[in-house]
Amino acid sequence: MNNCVFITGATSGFGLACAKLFAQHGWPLILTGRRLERLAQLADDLGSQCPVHYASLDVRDSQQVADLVADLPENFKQVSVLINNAGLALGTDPSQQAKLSDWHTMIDTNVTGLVNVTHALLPSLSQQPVASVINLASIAANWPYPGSHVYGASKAFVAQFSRNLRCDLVGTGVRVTSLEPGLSESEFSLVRFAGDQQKYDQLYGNSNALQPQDIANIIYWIVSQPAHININSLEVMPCSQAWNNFNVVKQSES
Ligand code: NDP
Ligand code: 8X3
Repeated sequence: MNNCVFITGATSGFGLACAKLFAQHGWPLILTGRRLERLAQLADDLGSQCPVHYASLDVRDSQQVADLVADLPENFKQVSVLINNAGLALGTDPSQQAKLSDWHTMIDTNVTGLVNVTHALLPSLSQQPVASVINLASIAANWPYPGSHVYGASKAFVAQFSRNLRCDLVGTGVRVTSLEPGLSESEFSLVRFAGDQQKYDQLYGNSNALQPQDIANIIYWIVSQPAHININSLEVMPCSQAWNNFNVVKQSES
């Protein structure tokens, strides 16, 4: 069996929507994430549409990542699509009030985790005549905003890492894309707001945010391009979102 899709963070949001969409098209799936019970349920739901292998994985643990890839069942060893999706933001407080542990978690997950998975799968990807790596960056990689600090910086790493990978992989069949979505409705903001449902509802209420299905459709489109086309980067926002004025703080008169 060839052409497996390896998805990190398949338990929710974009990763979950990708799993469902690629399953509809019959792609063999390797589904990973930390919440094993969700993966088991998903594998059960999708198993009639395509072959599914699932495993609990914390992308921050390089040994766990390497072992998982080395121990893939024989018929799931040929990975030709990697969706590097696992990631998170923690907090929206300004830097001077942010928790250092949150900064570390974001770097460990969004930077180190993505690098761990990429490194482990490049040998398999490079063997395929055509392969795709889709790295989930963010508009926060490109545009600063208050409270983005380490999150945005970690996504800027993802965007630049994607471009640098392209330089090394040119001439192989491996395409690399930095996908940079804006406001999207998923558990992402529940995680960011430490489970505060009210803040979540305020953010997404009447916002017409992007939906995970929208992102899955875009990822499927990128992967489906003819072999000679590489989508280097793709930034997407909902129509309801745009940039704002530069912030000017006036001195108080007195
Ligand atoms: P969700 O919170 O819905 O999904 C995040 C996924 O990442 C979950 O499946 C979670 O699985 C997984 N994950 C988190 N930490 C780890 C870890 N240490 N090891 C393995 N898996 C982990 O968010 P989205 O689907 O919205 O986000 C997916 C990606 O897209 C993220 O990288 C995010 O930064 C990015 N993004 C999101 C946007 C948005 O507005 N929603 C916009 C732009 C980019 P589990 O907890 O089971 O491990
Ligand atoms: C998530 C999008 O705008 O919350 O990456 O940073 S944003």
